[in-house]
Amino acid sequence: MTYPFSLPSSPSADAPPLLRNYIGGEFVASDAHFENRSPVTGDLLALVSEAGTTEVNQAVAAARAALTGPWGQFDVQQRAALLVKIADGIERRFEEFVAAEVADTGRPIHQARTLDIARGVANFRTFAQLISTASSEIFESRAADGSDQFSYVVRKPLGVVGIISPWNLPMLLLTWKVAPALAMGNCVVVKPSEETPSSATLLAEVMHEAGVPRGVFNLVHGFGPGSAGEALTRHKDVAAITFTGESRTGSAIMKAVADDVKEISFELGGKNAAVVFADADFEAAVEGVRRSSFTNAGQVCLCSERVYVERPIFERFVAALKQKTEAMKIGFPDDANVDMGPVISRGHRDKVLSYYRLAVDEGATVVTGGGTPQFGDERDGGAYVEPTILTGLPDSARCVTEEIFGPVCHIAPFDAEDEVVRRVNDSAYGLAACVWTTSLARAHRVSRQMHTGLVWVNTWFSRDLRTPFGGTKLSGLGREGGRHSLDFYSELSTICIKL
Ligand code: NAD
Ligand code: 6OD
Repeated sequence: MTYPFSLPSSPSADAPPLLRNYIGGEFVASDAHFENRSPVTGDLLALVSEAGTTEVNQAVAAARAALTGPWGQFDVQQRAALLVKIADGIERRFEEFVAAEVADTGRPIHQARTLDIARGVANFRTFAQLISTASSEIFESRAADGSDQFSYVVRKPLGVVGIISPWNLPMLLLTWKVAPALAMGNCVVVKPSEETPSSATLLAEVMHEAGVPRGVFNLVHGFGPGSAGEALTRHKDVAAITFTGESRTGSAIMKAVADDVKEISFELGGKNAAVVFADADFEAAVEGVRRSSFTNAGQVCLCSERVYVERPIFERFVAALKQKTEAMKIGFPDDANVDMGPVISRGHRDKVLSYYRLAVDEGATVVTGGGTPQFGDERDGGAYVEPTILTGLPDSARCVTEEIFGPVCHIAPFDAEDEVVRRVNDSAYGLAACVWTTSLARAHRVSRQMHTGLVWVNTWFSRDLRTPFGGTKLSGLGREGGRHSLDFYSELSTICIKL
């Protein structure tokens, strides 16, 4: 597999490209580098400059300086116009972004087009529109001395915002935070996952082309502990950290920012449930659960790894989902008919496979899957696993309580509404749930009782970007989306005027 785009730093046509950091408006290499490998074949795609404390310090200093430069004078309309220019820039290089995302992740190319990169564009357009129409709060009141006063709220940027993102939806999740952070006038230092450095590097090129002032957007590549991630979270001049990733990483970051009491926003892991009632549209529910369990090889934080099906339709549901799952085409991401690519890396594949083995040890019935597909070609060097359906485990089994983050679901029967609500809520996580039913009253009643930040009824991962997004319990802290993002990425300041 060849690398999909040629960056200016490639020393020669046959050498691997070097993906560099972007600091203060310049692409800069560092002394250390790491490898970026294809999850499809295991081949080397690129070398990536690893930022350490020195580069992170430079990036934060550049961001800090930019806050008081021309960027600090941009009004709302100028910032909105710049976000639209960035969205246009991504659209102009749309297929390069698609190729970069597919190369790093191995996801089906149609998914990269319709979900990942399309959402990258939408994130910038949405927040451009939101700031253009945002209003402020104003309160009229009477002071103790009888004079009239009015109080109003202004929004100021937080300052330098550190953005740390995961590998599962690289462009979507990074831009979901970059767009509102810039919209509110902040400067950012972003650290994408070490597994997926490419679309973020292209984004830096687009920022450059769009004329984003130097230092407003900075990119540092690297790992978490002892590398760019930790250096960013511990930097004194970083006002806020917004993070998407594993719950235990969120916990480590929380400790790292505690001394400086930085603002934080966390979107973390999940062990999401789908509940299928006997009155559901059966075909829609089976296809919906197939999508919610296996999209992106199960590597969406919102994926359903626990499925509860009302007993009268349990056997029929398991058989129908098995049939649909076995019909899925697993293969090369650039095949237009492919349904599922590899997981992100061989390391992650081994983790997922260890859960498949654990499920058997815990007494599961493997309805389908449970291993790795064999292709007899270069894909055998990649990170493929079979989509897997399990039944027969108790709710307390590790495979039913721990996030696996692969293409796997466990299906269990239930008998009563209050019973299934209790079982769904009996989880350390609280990100999302799906309810499949044709009863409007039940849909509302059950959804209202879910201890999750999101509930979808008769659908999954359908998003209105103005709504709050986030999780409860181990699944996160705070909400982003719409005005909730505008609130997080700004410091609210109240001014009271005596009239
Ligand atoms: P991860 O926590 O391992 O890594 C995420 C990012 O954090 C990476 O950029 C990594 O380099 C960095 N990092 C790791 N340790 C760090 C540290 N100590 N300090 C600073 N940075 C550090 O997560 P991942 O494996 O990349 O992503 C998968 C996880 O993300 C899953 O648990 C998934 O559920 C979760 N996720 C949640 C949401 C959500 O919206 N709730 C969305 C996507 C993914
Ligand atoms: O749609 C979003 O805005 C969002 N943050 C999705 C997260 C998906 C998790 O993998």
